[in-house]
Amino acid sequence: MASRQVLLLASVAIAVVFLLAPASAEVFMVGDAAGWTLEYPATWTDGKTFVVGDSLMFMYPAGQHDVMEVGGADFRACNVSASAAIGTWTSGMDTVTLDKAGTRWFVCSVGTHCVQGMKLLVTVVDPATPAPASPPESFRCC
Ligand SMILES: *[C@@H]1O[C@H](CO)[C@@H](O)[C@H](O)[C@H]1NC(C)=O
Ligand SMILES: [Cu+2]
Repeated sequence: MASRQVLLLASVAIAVVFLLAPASAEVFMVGDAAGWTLEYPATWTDGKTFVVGDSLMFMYPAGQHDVMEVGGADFRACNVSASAAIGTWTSGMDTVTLDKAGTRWFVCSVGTHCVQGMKLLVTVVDPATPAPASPPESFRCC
């Protein structure tokens, strides 16, 4: 009997430790095994949650591609001119930390790669400030 209670207490203690421990930052390999290439699928972000502190790892042959961070309008227009760049990475093994909540836009600035689909939009959420819950059905007006 006593040992069963000890076991129960122990599992509760372990559960509490796991709940209180900050979730470890995740590193996302952009494009998974294929990396950051012209075959980068627009669906790659589907089902993924990016949290403040996580990072993106862009892997590609240096010189063939790059990573350029731009604003939303330049992202939509695939404006890859140098003046549109908020940040640029060229090492071929680039880690970008998602250090704040909000949307960030990344493209490849080489040739027409952006137009061909080498573009990535990530929405970063801050778990400390969850999105406000939508009001119940009855409160929504016509
Ligand atoms: C590209 O972006 C820069 C900076 O946002 C802007 O000054 C420039 O006019 C844009 N070029 C085009 C063709 O949209
Ligand atoms: Cu490219």
